[in-house]
Amino acid sequence: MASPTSASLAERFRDRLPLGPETPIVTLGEGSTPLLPAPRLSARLDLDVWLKWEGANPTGSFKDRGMTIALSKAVEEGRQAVVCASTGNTAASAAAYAARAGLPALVLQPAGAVALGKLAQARALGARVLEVRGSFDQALAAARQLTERGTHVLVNSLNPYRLEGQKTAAFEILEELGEPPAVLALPYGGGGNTRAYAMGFEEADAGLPRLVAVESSRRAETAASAIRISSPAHASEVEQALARTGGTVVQVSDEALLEAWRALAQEEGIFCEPASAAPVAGLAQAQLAKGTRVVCVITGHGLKDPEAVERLTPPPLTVDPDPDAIAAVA
Ligand code: AN7
Repeated sequence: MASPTSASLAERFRDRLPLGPETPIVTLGEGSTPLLPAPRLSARLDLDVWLKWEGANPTGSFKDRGMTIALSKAVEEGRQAVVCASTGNTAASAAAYAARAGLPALVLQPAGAVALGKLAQARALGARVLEVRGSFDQALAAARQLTERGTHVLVNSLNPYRLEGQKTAAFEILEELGEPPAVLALPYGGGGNTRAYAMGFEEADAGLPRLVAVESSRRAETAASAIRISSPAHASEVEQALARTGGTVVQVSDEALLEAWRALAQEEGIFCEPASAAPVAGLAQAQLAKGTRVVCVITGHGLKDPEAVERLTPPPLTVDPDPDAIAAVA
């Protein structure tokens, strides 16, 4: 059999993951995402800004890093089905890796509150998608209760294998920069990813960046549906991780978040989903010294949320196929 050209995250970091020689690796080629300099943002903010582009993962979000490990362990342990509650990206990722593993996936989504692209992914990938009458927080509580019946394994970030996989993003940043950045900024929804980065940097033992976890000032109502989470499942561990790294939580308005979303797209060519712009929005408020090196984790792809584009950008004009008419409006 031909060997794969790109190493899975599990293979690359096997010695630092809870994998045995017999663990079957369920992979779609996740990880090894670009770390891109952001020259225009850097100039405007007077900082040295880098973007960890997690939208480049197989299902378009950082969730794939954890899902490869969660599904690999589920198969190893002989589990028969997986379940998650999700604002959309966990569901898309769980659906993809469950399909890859040959297991059924059940996803619980807050009704009417998941971006179109994510819903399309979960459906196309064959998950059983249930729209829960209620919030994400209520859907998560229901998923946890369901797993007590033993039929499904929970693949939300409360599953410890999820964080194990997600910590590898810190290893990649260290490989690329040769040292930790002064600051690592990321969106703060449930807080699993913040915990995972803290774990990764601590395990690598090469020094810690200050973690800046950026949340919406209107958690329950934000336009950034990915982080529309009222009570973060990992709140106390996030607080401890921030204390250990000298970091902080920053709150941003939807206006600031959407302005950062536009800047990432139009100044740097990175089309992310709205929630993923939170770290960039947070930089303005974090009061960092001139020239500070910051890595912003850009967690999800813009194609996930076409309705956001519809709301936030002017529609295209319609013209005749006539060069004069086109030149007149170009
Ligand atoms: C693009 O998919 O909670 O702080 O159910 O999709 O680790 O929760 C997604 C969260 C940031 C927040 N950026 O990360 C889900 C879900 C994007 C996200 C977050 C999410 P955490």
